[in-house]
Amino acid sequence: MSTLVTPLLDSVETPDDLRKLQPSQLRQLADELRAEMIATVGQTGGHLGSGLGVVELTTAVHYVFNTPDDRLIWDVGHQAYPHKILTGRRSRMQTLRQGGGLSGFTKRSESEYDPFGTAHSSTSISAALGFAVANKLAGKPGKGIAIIGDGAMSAGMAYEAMNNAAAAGNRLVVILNDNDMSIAPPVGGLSAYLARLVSSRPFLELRELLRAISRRLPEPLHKAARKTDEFARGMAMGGTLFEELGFYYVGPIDGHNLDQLIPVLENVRDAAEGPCLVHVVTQKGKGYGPAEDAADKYHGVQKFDVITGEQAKSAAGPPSYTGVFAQALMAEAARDKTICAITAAMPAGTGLDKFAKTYPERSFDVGIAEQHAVTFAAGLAAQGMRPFCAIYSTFLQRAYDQVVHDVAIQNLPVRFAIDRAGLVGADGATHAGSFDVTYLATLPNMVVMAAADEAELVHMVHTAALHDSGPIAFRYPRGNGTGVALPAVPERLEIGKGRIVREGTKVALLSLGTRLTEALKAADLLDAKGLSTTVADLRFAKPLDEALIRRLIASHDVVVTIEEGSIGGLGAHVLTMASDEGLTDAGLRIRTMRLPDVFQDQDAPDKQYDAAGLNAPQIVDTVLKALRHNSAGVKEARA
Ligand SMILES: Cc1ncc(C[n+]2csc(CCOP(=O)(O)OP(=O)(O)O)c2C)c(N)n1
Repeated sequence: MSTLVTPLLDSVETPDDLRKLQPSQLRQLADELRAEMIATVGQTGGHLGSGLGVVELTTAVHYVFNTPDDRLIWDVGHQAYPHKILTGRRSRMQTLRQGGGLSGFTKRSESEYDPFGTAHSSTSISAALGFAVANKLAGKPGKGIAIIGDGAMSAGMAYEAMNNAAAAGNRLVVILNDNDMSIAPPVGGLSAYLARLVSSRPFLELRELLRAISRRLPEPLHKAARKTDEFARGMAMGGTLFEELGFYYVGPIDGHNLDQLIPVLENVRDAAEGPCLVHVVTQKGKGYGPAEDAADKYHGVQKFDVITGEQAKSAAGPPSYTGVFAQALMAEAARDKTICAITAAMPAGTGLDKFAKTYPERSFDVGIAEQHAVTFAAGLAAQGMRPFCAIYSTFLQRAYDQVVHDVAIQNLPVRFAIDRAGLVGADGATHAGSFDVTYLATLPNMVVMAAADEAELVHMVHTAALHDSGPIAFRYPRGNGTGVALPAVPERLEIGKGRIVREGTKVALLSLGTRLTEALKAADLLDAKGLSTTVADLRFAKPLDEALIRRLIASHDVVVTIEEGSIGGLGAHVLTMASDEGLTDAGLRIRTMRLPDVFQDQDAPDKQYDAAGLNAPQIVDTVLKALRHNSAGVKEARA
C-alpha cells in the first residue's frame, strides 16, 4: 500500500476535503482511489468488482451532495469500499471483514457517513425515503440518496418503496447503478427492460441531458435555461417504468465519465420538484483487467496478487457442504423428474449453477426475490412438483410470511435447503444463519433437520426428496465438511428419529448440527475426567425424538443441548417437552448451549464460536458447572 503514489487521495480524509478540489482534479483522484481499492482488497479479500464499478460514482456523489447531512445509502453495501476510503476510514481498510475491524458493509456504528446499515439487498430506497420524509417534516434540507444496483432492483421491496416515493418530493434521489450484473448475470423481465432502455437511448450529449434536466430546476434557473436553448426533442425522459411510478427519470448516463456525472448530479441536486431517478451505466470490475475479464467480475475474492490477479487458493480439503448438497440433489433429480430447484440470485453460492447445467429446464433463478421464490415453490408443489428452495438461512428470513402462509398452513411439500446455517465468519451479523431453527420449528406441519456432517446432508437431501406429506427443511453450514466418507447409497431417515453416536452413562450431550464434532471432543475430555458421556445427534429439531430424549434424561445425571442457533431452537423445544412431561420436577440438571443473545460481528468462524461459547472446552465447563450445582445452590440463588 505504501508503494502507491496517491498525492490527491492523501489530501482527502473526508468528503469536505474532496469538495475543496477542482472538478478537473477528480479524474486523478478517482484513479488513485481505484488503485487504493485494488491494493487493499488484494490484501484483505472481500468484495471487489462492485466497488471498482462505482469509483467515479462515489467520487461524484460525495463531491456534489452534502454528505453526511444528505443521507447516502448504498444498497447491499458491498460496493461501499471506495466510500469507506473517502469517509475517514482509509487507514483501517486493512482490517476489513476481520475481527475487530471494519465491516464489509455499511454500518451505522462505524461512521456518520453510514446513516443506515445494509447487507441484505433492496432496502435502500425505503430507508432513503424515510430519511427524506423525516427531514421534510422537520423542515431540514437534507436529502435521502439511495444507490441501488440493477440486481437489487429485481426485488419487490424496491418497487414498494418507489410506489410511495412521491411523499418525499425532491428530497429523494435514487441512483440506479446498472452494471448488467447481479452476482451472476441478472435475470428476468426487469433486466431485459433495463438493457432495452440502455440500448434504445445511447448516452446523450451533456448539452441535451442538461436541457432535459433544466425543466426540473427552480423557476428562475429554468427560465434562464429556456432562454439559451429550446428544449430538445428526444430528451432523456418520458415513458419509462420509473416515470410511471412518479420519478423524474434521467439517463442513461455513463457512470465512469465524471464530466457527465458531476453536472447531471448537480442538476438533480437542485431539482425543484419530485423524486429523481438517475440511471447510471457502469462496468463491474472497471479498471482492473482480471476483474473485467472474469465471468463473475470478481464479485467476491480471496486475497490476490495485484499484478496477476491470481487469488489465494484455499487449502485442499473435504468437499464443501454446498457442493455435497448440489451433487446429492442432482442424484435425486436423475431418478425423479418432478424434482426442481430454485435459487434467489445465488446460483453459485447455493451450488445450483451445477444443477442448472444438467437440468436447465428444472432450475429457476428468480433474481433477488426470496419471497417470490418461496411462494413460487409452493405453487409448484401444489401442482405435483417436488421443489427444493435453496436459500441461505439469513435471506430466508425475508420470506417468513411466505413460509408460514403459503407453505406451512397449506402443508405443501416444499423442501427448504438452508445453506450458511450458523455463524458465517467475515460477513458478520447480517449474514449469520442464527434464527432458522427458531423461526421454522415453531411452525405446525414443518419438519426441521440439521446435518451434523456431509454424509448426513446426503441422507437429508434424500429424505426431503421422498417427503411428500408436508414442508421439510434441512440446514447446513458454510465451508468444508468434516471429511467423512459420503454414502454410496443415501439413506431415508425416519422422520423425528435421532441417533446415538457414542454411548455413556453419566453425561448426555444432545447435539443438533455440526457442533457434533465439538460435542465428541468434549466427550473425550469428560471421559478423561471419569465422566462417561453419551453423545446423541438429534438430527431433527422438529419433530423431536421424544423417546430418545426421555430415555437419556432418565439415565444420565446431566443433559446438555448444543446447537448453532439462537434461543428458541432445540434447547427450548427439549426444555419445553421435559417440563411439560414433569421430567424436570425431580431436580434434573439440564442445560442449553446456543448462540448468545447478541449480534456477533465478523471474525474467523472458530473465534466466533469461541466467543459464542460453543466449542469443546466450553461444553466441558457447562457440564462441570452443572454437576457442581447442587439443589441447595439453586435455592440460594432464588432467595
Ligand atoms: C436479500 C438478499 N438476497 C441475496 C443477497 C446476496 N447478494 C449480495 S450482492 C448481490 C447482487 C447484487 O447485484 P447488484 O444490486 O446489481 O449489485 P452489483 O454487485 O452488481 O454492484 C446478491 C444477490 C443479498 N445481499 N440480499
